[in-house]
Amino acid sequence: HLMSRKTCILIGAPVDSGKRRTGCLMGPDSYRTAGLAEALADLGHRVEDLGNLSPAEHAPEPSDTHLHQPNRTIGWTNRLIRAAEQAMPRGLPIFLGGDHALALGSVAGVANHAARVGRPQFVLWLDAHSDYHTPETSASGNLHGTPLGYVTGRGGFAGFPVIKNPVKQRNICILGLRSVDHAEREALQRTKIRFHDMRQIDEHGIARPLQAFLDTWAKENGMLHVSLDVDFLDPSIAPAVGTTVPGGATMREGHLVMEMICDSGLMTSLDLVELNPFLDERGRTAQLIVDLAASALGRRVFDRPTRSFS
Ligand code: 5AB
Ligand code: MN
Ligand code: MN
Ligand code: MN
Repeated sequence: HLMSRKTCILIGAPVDSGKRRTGCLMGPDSYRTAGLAEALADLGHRVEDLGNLSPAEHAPEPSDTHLHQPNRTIGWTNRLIRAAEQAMPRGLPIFLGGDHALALGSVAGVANHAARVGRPQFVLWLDAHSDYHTPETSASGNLHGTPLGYVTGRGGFAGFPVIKNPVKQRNICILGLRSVDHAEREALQRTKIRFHDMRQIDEHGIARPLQAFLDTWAKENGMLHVSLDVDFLDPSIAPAVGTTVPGGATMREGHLVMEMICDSGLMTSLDLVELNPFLDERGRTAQLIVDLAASALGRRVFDRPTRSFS
């Protein structure tokens, strides 16, 4: 098939501190139950499962803050930076969330690795939300709304590990937006981050902005981290998420993104986040995310894209 054989390193990250509604801690085992390792092995990849991590030691939670469980999230961030740095030289880490607060650590860690090997880090963010808050701008106090703020080096993350290798704004592309808070919107519009809301995707298709992004990254020999938030997808096909927003990506848009990522050949790490199995219907959301991961890693109807149309 189209993709070279990889060592996929499954890293269970049952992070549940990034928001108040719990259940994402069951995510990693739900992906395992839906057959993630088997699906990747069927595609010819080597698969290693590191089991589930736990957060690094951290202080008790403060009471004088609007933030929800900041110290536990700091513990997770420290743990996941280390896990990402250790996995990257050996293979392609797949972070099994867990809520999106896990990406504070996964992305910071892979960016440290990219800097070490002298390649630029690119990030594709598939999400209904822009997750560009700082702890100060977040009205909810839920840190799963902050990972892009953190990894780009925005201020206000007191107590979190210092970002050594901020991801360049122009190396980030967000697809699927349909719920952006006022403070994020104001800040985002002043950045070089490429962001595409659902209206643009309706109008131009999802392939065009994605291909433009993949082209720059390929030209610059970048590393590519893909962060897939379940709420990128429409809730009618992916109900198992606490923050559903109607009007999301269709099943085919989801697969197309993953297939194009695979064709470009260079995805180097992946987050599967925000699955809340407590809200799922007979495992269908977990299954869909497993199928999307398989598309990103080479599953195809045919080996070659198509014959000519004529
Ligand atoms: B997710 C909201 N912007 O800050 C906030 O699911 C939602 O990781 C954040 O994208 C959603 O609480 C975070 C209203
Ligand atoms: Mn704890
Ligand atoms: Mn989201
Ligand atoms: Mn998110």
